[in-house]
Amino acid sequence: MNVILLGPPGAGKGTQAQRLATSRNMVQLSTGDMLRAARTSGTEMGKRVADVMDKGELVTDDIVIGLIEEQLTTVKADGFIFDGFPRTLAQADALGALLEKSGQRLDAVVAMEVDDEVLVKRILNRAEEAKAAGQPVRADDNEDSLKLRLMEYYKKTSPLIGYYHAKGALRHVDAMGEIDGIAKEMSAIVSSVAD
Ligand code: B4P
Repeated sequence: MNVILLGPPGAGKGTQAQRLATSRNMVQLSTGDMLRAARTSGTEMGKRVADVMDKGELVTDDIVIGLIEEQLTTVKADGFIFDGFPRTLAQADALGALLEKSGQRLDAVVAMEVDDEVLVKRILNRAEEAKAAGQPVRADDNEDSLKLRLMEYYKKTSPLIGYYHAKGALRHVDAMGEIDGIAKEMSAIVSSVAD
């Protein structure tokens, strides 16, 4: 079972992917987490992507496709939840080819829908909460980077909605409400494609 979570920054892809992974025994593949881990451990690639991420731009396709390819060839799992990947048409084509090569298919793409004002509130709230708890604030969780992240989403990622709709894989979820309610809806979608 392979499921993609698609949505703007702050839509809750990471939040819901984590829940689904736990309840469904699937593996969450978050390119955002992989890139942040590369930065923290100070790899050459991590150093190269740091500025791009802090500004709120997308990292180049070859880097993120390489990260996903490595996971798909090394991790054994009943299913994957792609969290934040693909984010461009080139990434979507690459994922299709990688799944086909390994004899797997894509079961569902869940488009998480949230209004821009709510996205901004959530992200700035995450920054405030981290600050209050004395934890590090994500370098891209500020108003300037967020503007660019949203622009990148509408320009480069939102065309994937039409791309996957044409393939008959697209499902929509209203992701404006409470985390638990959204999790139930997502779980129902995964159950419906598993049958
Ligand atoms: P990501 O790590 O994917 O970050 P995101 O899109 O901002 O987060 P997400 O939607 O997962 O929101 P979350 O659950 O955290 O990407 C970061 C950067 O990495 C990108 O800008 C880019 O530079 C790079 N990158 C990653 N993948 C890439 C790719 N494929 N190609 C190129 N570049 C790539 O939720 C946000 C906040 O909202 C949290 O505080 C959460 O608690 C809260 N929240 C979630 N759901 C909620 C709800 N229902 N109600 C209230 N609050 C909620």
